[in-house]
Amino acid sequence: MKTAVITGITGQDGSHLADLLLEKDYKVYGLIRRTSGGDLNCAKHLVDKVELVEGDVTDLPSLMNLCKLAKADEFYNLAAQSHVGTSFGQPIYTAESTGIGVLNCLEAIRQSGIFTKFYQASTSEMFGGLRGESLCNEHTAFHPRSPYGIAKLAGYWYTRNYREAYKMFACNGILFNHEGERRGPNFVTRKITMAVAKIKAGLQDKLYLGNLDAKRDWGYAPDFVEGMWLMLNHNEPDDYVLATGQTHSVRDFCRVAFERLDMDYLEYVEIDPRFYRPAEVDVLLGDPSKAVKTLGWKCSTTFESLVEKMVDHDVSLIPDPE
Ligand code: F7E
Repeated sequence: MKTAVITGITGQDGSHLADLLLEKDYKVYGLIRRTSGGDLNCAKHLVDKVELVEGDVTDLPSLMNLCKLAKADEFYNLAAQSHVGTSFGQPIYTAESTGIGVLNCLEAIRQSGIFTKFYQASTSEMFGGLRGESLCNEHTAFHPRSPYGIAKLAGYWYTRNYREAYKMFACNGILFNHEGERRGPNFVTRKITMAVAKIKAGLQDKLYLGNLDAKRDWGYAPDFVEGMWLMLNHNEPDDYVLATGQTHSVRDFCRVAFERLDMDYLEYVEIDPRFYRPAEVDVLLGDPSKAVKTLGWKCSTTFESLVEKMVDHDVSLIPDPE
């Protein structure tokens, strides 16, 4: 039986990855922060299936403890302050959790003297958008546009450095946006699909959004956690882009989501400048050819079916009026 550690297990990706590893018969340890609310978020269904250990990626001793306890074959670092907009308001916390947190994980593995393969959740935000090129791949120059993107770029380089300096089996997955039924409600896709369901049910009147013209390469989260596992189970450590190769605007997302319930987004969506960011990433579009060719990775879900799955799920959460 293989053993894995997941930081960020209470989030969208961490919980999907835990489901995947449990299916593959792994023993899974999840790092959870001790918050006053004790909220397990997406990991509620995992309580009896995985071992939850208290700690934080900003706290090296707790990571050392976890490494010694789990002696894991694989360590997936998915913990971060992951909201780009929030990172402008909390840049130092973002640097500590999203950037230095990676260094703490790598040091904990190194200082524990165990052999653990390491996955770092890197992101398309490191590219900062398309600048002349038609698609971003593993060779595209980085130009992060937020404190989040900058912190993630530090994590990317720490991971490469530990691979080069200490010959660690350490991989960066450079993941473009990936969404789904477990997406947090303050990311634009879920914010839209939850609002669509509530508006249809008469529980909400309007949906207030920021930049409708931003374009993202949106895939389905469960496909992307499969890619993480494939990276650590390949014979050589390397860095890979995971993306769908298609881009759509926030406006497109709204149109398809409202149309799913026979509504016109133009009647409900209003602009609120509070949701604009001080610096925006205008267009993201990734080229996953290397992961497809080398790892056999593929994405199963089209943009339209992603939107429909999310809307249908949020409709199912609306309580019956009777
Ligand atoms: O924004 C625009 C916003 O917050 C998408 C994270 O998982 O993917 C995610 O980062 C776009 C942006 O995701 C609202 O300005 C308009 O252009 O859903 P988002 P993100 O910033 O792309 C990357 C790959 C990550 O690594 C991140 O961790 O939508 N937008 N109106 C809005 N965005 C939000 N959140 N709320 C709005 O009302």
